[in-house]
Amino acid sequence: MRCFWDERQRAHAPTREFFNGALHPAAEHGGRVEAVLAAIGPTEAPADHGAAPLLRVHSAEYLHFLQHAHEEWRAAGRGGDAFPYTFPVVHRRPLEFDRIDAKLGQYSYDTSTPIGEGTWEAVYWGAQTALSALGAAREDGKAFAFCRPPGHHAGRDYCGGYSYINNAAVAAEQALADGCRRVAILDVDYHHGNGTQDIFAGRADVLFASLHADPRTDYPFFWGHADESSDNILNLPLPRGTEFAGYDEVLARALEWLGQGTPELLIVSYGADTYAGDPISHFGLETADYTRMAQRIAGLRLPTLIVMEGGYAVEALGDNVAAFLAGF
Ligand code: SP5
Ligand code: ZN
Repeated sequence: MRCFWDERQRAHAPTREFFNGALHPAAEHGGRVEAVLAAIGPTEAPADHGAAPLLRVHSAEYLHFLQHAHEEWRAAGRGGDAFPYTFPVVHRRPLEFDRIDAKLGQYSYDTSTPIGEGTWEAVYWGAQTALSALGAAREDGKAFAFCRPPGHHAGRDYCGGYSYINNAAVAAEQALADGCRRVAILDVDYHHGNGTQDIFAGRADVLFASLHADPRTDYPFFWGHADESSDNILNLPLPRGTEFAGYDEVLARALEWLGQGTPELLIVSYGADTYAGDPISHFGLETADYTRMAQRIAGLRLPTLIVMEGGYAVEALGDNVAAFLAGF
C-alpha cells in the first residue's frame, strides 16, 4: 500500500499536557513518528494543494489563529508551548480579541492541545499528506496517510484532543469537491471523533460511524453518546475492557450501516489507542486483532483512505499500524 508522510510534521513537538491537576509528559510526542516509519517502510511526500482544501472545513479566522498563535504568545513574553486557561462554556460569539489568552480559549476546548512554534507547519503538511493519500486511494483503491498530530477532535473552529486540523474531514470534503457523491467515515480511534461529527452533522453526503470508549467514563465526555446518532451519524460507545470479540460484532453493525448508505469512498480514522497496552486508554485489543479489523473493513469493497489518529503505546505502535495495513 502507498504510504504518505511529510517530514515537516516533526515540527510539532509538544513536551507537556495538562490534566488531572498537573502537567504530564505529552502522550502525542515525536517518538510516535520513528515507531510508525520504521514499521511501514518507504513513504512518499505529499504535493502542496494549498490552503483552499483546509478552508472547506475550517474557518479562515481559526486557521489564521493557528498560524499566528505561537508568535503572539512569544510577543506576550511567554516561553514554551501556548496553553489556554479560560473557555467560553456558555456560548461563543464572534468577539474579536487582541489578547492571546482570550484567543486560545476561544479556539480550543481542552488543556491537552498546546500550540508550539512548529505546530502550524506540521498540521499544514499533515493535511497535505491526507490530500495526496486521497489521490492515491482513488487511483489504487487504498492508501495510508501518516498524519501526525492527529485530527479527529478538531472542529470547524477549534482544536482539542491533540488535534488541530481535521485531516479526515479535509480529505472527505476534497473527495466531494472532486465529484464523489457520498463519503463514509469510519472512526475506530479509542476516543470519539467529536470534531468530525460536529463538522458533518446534518449532512446527506457524509456518513459518520464511530466506535469508541463510552464518553460517560472517557474523554471527550461531552460528545459520542449513543443518543447523538441521527440520519448520518452513528455513535457506538463501548465499555472499558472491551476486547476484540465484542468489538468485532459492533464493527460489523457499523459497516452494515455505512454500506446501506451507498458511499463511493471510505475514510478510516485509525487510532491504535484501542490496544491493550495503550497508556491512556482501556480497551483490550491485541496486535493481531488489527489485521482482522482491517479485513472486516475491507469487506465493504470501497476505495479506502486510512488516516492516522491516536495510539500512544510507542513500543507497539509500529507493529499495530503495520498489522492494520496488512489486513487491506
Ligand atoms: C487523537 C486522540 O487520541 N486524542 C486523545 C486525547 C486524550 N486526551 C486526554 C488526556 C487525559 C488522559 N487521562 C489519562 C489518565 C491516565 N492514567
Ligand atoms: Zn484517541
